[in-house]
Amino acid sequence: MKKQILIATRNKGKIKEIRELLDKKFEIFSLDDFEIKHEVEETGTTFKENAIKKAKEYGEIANIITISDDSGLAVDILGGEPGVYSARYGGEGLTDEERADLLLSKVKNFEQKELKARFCCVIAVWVPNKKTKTFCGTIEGQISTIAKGNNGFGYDPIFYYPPKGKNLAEITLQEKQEISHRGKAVYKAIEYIKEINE
Ligand code: ITT
Repeated sequence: MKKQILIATRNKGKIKEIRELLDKKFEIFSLDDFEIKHEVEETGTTFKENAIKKAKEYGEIANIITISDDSGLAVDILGGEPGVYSARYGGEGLTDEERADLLLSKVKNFEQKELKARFCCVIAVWVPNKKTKTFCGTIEGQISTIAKGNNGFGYDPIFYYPPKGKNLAEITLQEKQEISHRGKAVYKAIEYIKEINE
């Protein structure tokens, strides 16, 4: 029998990517499948703290293996901003495009090669009666001074990935999974989940 896993996120872009990575190996559920209305307050100051908080709170409701994702974009020249605040950058209620525009406005006096940045992702895995484990992945690139591409989500249109010579929103989902922060972290989480004896 396939192990059952709850993907505990409300971000549609994340759900699509994580589901695609887990799909054939496990039986997948979403927060909506469990009709979970609970909203986790992201009070942590690190990706790891927030990921653990989300996995625990949703795991204790669903009581099946639960994975959460806390992730974001860190721009060196902005002291690591927006970081853990990536989803709320500029305040609640902005669209992904407005948040990307806000970031571009802050770096408009720099050239792309000066705009070193990385995406980080921490995947937390909650298992009934076990200590919550975390897995981390990163991808290094630059902030592209012009938004490009229609794929992906969030800041993908403004993240330039030098080895491909493209922004992340210009590559396919499969290509992104092979190189992304989330792909790397989920891959490690899968290895752990496969070994769990329930
Ligand atoms: P959940 O807490 O429900 O998972 P969220 O969107 O609030 O959803 P986060 O607090 O982890 O999640 O915020 C992460 C933000 O970082 C996300 O909203 C995007 O703007 C950005 N982000 C993370 N991974 C990304 C990716 O692969 N491509 C583009 N942007 C990404």
